[in-house]
Amino acid sequence: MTDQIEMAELHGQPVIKLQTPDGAVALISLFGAQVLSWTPAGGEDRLYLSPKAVFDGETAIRGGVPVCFPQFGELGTLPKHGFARKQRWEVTNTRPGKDFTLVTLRLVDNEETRALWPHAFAAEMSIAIGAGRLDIEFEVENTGDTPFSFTAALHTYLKVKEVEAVRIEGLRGLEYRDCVDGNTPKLEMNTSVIIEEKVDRIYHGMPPALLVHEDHRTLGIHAENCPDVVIWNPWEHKCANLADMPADGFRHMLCVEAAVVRQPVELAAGESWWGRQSLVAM
Ligand code: TA6
Repeated sequence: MTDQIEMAELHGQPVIKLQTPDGAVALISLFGAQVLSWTPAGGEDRLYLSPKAVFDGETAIRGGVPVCFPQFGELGTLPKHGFARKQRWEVTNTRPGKDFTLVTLRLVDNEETRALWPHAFAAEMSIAIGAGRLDIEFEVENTGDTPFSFTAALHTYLKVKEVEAVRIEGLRGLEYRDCVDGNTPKLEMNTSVIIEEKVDRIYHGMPPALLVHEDHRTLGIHAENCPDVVIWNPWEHKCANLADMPADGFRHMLCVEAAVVRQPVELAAGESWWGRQSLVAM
């Protein structure tokens, strides 16, 4: 490990801390390969981590960037959002650069994953910070000799000052599935999407860039190879039913998730797939 990359603990769980020479910092939990916090140089943390998140090495951590794999949500027979967020990943590579710092974590099938999903795979999360950006690349390889398919998401909890003041730009013209209205297909007509109630939508067709505006700052979101984007805020009632969220937590978070949901990824033996999400602080 170096000055830019060190092992640390957060609430008793192992995390890897990345820093860049210009002062950006990120914390990544080995449990779930989950980015828990990202503070661009000279800025504030841009990710929401619930103050009531559970760090017991078994429960999914509420906040940051959980990875949903090999199933998004309840669209299949696996536990919700699959198992990757509840597995311990191994650090396989670290790279401190002059203006970036990178770590790669790896998860391969094991007894527990095979009991749920009988496939041989190798998954890698590469997380890099620097120049006002957080880049997360997720790669999956079929290491077995039979094909499999999966859905996935980088379930990013953005930290916002006041969710009702947020404007999301870039979704206009996209079809979406409205999960709070019986999964009805709809068309986004608004140039700026605002959040004033429970929202759970799967938009089809990730735009080249999404902008999340707040009064005092903007975040750009760019995804590659992730054809869907999920927007989620539980709002007051659902939030009250989440034991690991404070009652007013919904006001300070907004999930914008690069995802592959409508059309599952099909991988033949030996094939691999990757998807990437970049957040750019502005
Ligand atoms: O991505 C949105 C979603 O699928 C919602 O339906 C919501 O339940 C959320 O994920 C959180 O899921 P979790 O299992 O982490 O409570």
